[in-house]
Order: sequence, then structure tokens, then C-alpha cells
Amino acid sequence: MSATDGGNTLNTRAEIANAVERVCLNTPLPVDVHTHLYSARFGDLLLWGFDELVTYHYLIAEVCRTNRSVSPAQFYAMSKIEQADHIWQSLFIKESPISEARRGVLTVLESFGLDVAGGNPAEYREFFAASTADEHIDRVFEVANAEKVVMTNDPFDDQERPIWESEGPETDERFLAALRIDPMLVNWEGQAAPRLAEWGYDVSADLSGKSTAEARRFLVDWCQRIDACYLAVSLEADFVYPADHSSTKLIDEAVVPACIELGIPFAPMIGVKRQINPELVLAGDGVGKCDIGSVERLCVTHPDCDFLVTLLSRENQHEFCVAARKFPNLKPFGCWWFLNDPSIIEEMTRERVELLGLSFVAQHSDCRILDQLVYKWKHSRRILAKVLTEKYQDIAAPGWQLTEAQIEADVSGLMGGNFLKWIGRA
Ligand code: HDL
Ligand code: ZN
Repeated sequence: MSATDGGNTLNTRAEIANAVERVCLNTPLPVDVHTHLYSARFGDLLLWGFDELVTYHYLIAEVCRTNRSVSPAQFYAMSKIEQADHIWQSLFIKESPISEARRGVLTVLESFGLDVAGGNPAEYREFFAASTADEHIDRVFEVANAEKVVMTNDPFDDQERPIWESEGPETDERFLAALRIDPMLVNWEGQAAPRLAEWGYDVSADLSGKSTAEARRFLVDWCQRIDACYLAVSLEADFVYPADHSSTKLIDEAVVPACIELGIPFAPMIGVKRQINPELVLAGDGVGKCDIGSVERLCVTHPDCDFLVTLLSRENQHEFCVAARKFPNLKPFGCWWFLNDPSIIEEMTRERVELLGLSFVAQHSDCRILDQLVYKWKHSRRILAKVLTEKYQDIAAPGWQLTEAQIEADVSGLMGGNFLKWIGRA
């Protein structure tokens, strides 16, 4: 796209700033590339509403450190409503709800036109109770100005698997599928091999015989069953590739060949330290710096496979950008989990633009609760606007001519449009 395509040139710093903010706040979100949301047909796997929003595991971690009069065990023994009331009192009423996860709840309530100052959970519960899941999905996608989200679909989940087996691919076009295979690469012997054998795949715990060919067949079968747009796994901070470990053999002989055969990216998400505090259950995971060399070796060993990668540690981000400069088949995405905070989103987005231009996916929400789609993107859009205003003003200074249409194309790409083009689903 040339500088003069698509309308009037933006001539001043103020015109650029206004245009960038307008575009970032109003461009439809083409796709949120990683969420834990589900379409309505998955029933109670889709979480939404006040009590789910307030008992998000990020807030469970915060309440367990803020109000130690209730132990994690006592908290988890409560009902969902008791948990929500406890968090609301501890984290919103008794002290300022100033953390990002608490601020997000306020943004959601305001976005639905609810009385934030009133702080009345009964009113909030009444609002959500008045809608069906289908109605609320429509509302959230409209308020968030979102077009699509990618789900996290786990064939090892006994509640989710039968729905795919009986009903086939997703019919709600707003929900794309991604196959999530943690047990295969994290616990092949104890978890994945027995299940695949149970499902009729000729595999063994020691990966002998046809095991990797059969593991590949399982992946192809499921990616076709759910029409997966990528194949994902969360790997711990100590993940190493290659290694004398079943994960290397499975990546080389099953995962990568399946991705190449299907024409979809492999999406390793690396850096979690699982259950550093088991008492916190889902809120008990931590973060660790991973070996960027393993990412580099994956990309150089498999040049015909595309890698959609996110790393959990802030300390990995600069070397991650440098690695992405070296490997066209490596696309960084999002500010994942503990990085999804304004100060770090700004730092990461700035260094990614400076080193990668527009060839990355700026953000994903990681939403577990449908309503979070509203706040996670509302917050990120503003930060994207702040960074891009500066960067566009920097290139306009020596005389480069900018139009709003060009900025719209850039922003839509950064918000997931370039991922959809990359996988041929734009
Ligand atoms: O493994 C993942 O996909 C992570 O995003 C975890 O689900 C984590 O618990 C989370 O929700 N992070 O935001
Ligand atoms: Zn996630």
C-alpha cells in the first residue's frame, strides 16, 4: 500500500494522533488468536457473568494474598457466589480495585452501562441473569467490536470431546478452533499414550513401533474434526528442544509433519512453571525464563513449518524479537498472562514494532470468561494507540505521508488480521 492510497494525507502530529486513536479504538477485532472461550453449544464450558468474572483465577491469587483470614482451602470450599462475595468485599470494597485484573471488572461493568460507583453485586447479577448465553455472546462481541475468537480445544477433556465427536465442526463462525495437546508433549507416557490407545491408535508409552505415525494420525484426525486453525501446547519454562525426551520425537515425527500436512502453524506457548503453589489450584502457576535457543532450533530444524509462539517471561521478549527477525516462519503473538498488563504490553509492543515492523500479532486476550473480551481489548487498544501514535509521528517527521486507510490496514493486521492472512483464512 503506498503512502497516498485511501484518502487524505495526515499532515500534522495532532492529525496523526487523532487518526491513530480513532482507528485503534474503532477497528473491528479480526480475531483474538488465543482464548479459553467456547461457543454456546458447549454449554457450561462457556463461562460468563458477574460471579465468573469476579472469581477469575487471577483474582483468586490476589484475594489469597490480600485477605489471609481465609485460606485457599477455605476459599475453594465456598460456593461460587460465596467466593465472588468474598473477593468483591476483599478486593473491591475493603481496598481500591487498582490491579489490572480488578480494573478489568470495572471496565466490563461500565461497558454494559451498569452503575460502577454503586458497587452492588445484586444489580450486576440481575443484569446477567436477564440474558441467555446466546444473547450475551452477541452483546459481548458487539461491545468488544470483535469478529472472531480462537478457542482452546482439548481432545483429552472428557466434557468437551464428546461434543466434537457427536456434533462435528463449529458452526458459529465467530468461534475458530485450535487443537490443544499438552498431555502429548508434557506427559506422553502417563496420560496421552493410554488415551490414544483407548481411542484405537496403535501407540505405546515407549514410543516404539508405529507410535509416532499413529500420534500424527490422531493429530490429523482431530485437526480435521474440529477444523483447527493451529495446533497449540503450553510448555514449561524448562522445555528444551531437542532433548532426550519423548517431546522431541513427537514434535519431529508427529506434530510438525501433521502441521505441514494440514497447512497450519504449530503454536508452542512456553514459560509456565506449573503449580508452584498447588494450594492455589488453577491460580497456582508461575513463570520462568525459557531457553530461546530451543525456539530457534525448532524454527531452523523445521523451515517448512510455521510457528506461532508466545513466551511467558518478560525477560525472554527482546531475544524473542531478535529470533523472529531471523526466522520468517516464526510469528510472535500476544502479551500472555502475566505480561497482559499495561506497563509490559507497552514495552513489548514498542520493541516489537521497532524490531519487527508489523509482522507479529500484537495481542490476544487469553479470556476465560466471555465478558473479559470487552476489557482486555479495550485496555490493549488504548496502549496500541499510544505506541503507534509515536511510531507514525516518527516516520512522518522526515516527510513520509500517511493516510487513515493505511493506518487501518496496519492496525487490523496487528490485531490478528495478519494471522488470518498467514493461515489463509482472511
Ligand atoms: O495455558 C494457557 O493457555 C494459559 O493461558 C493458562 O490457561 C492460564 O491459566 C491462563 O488462563 N492465563 O491467562
Ligand atoms: Zn491460555
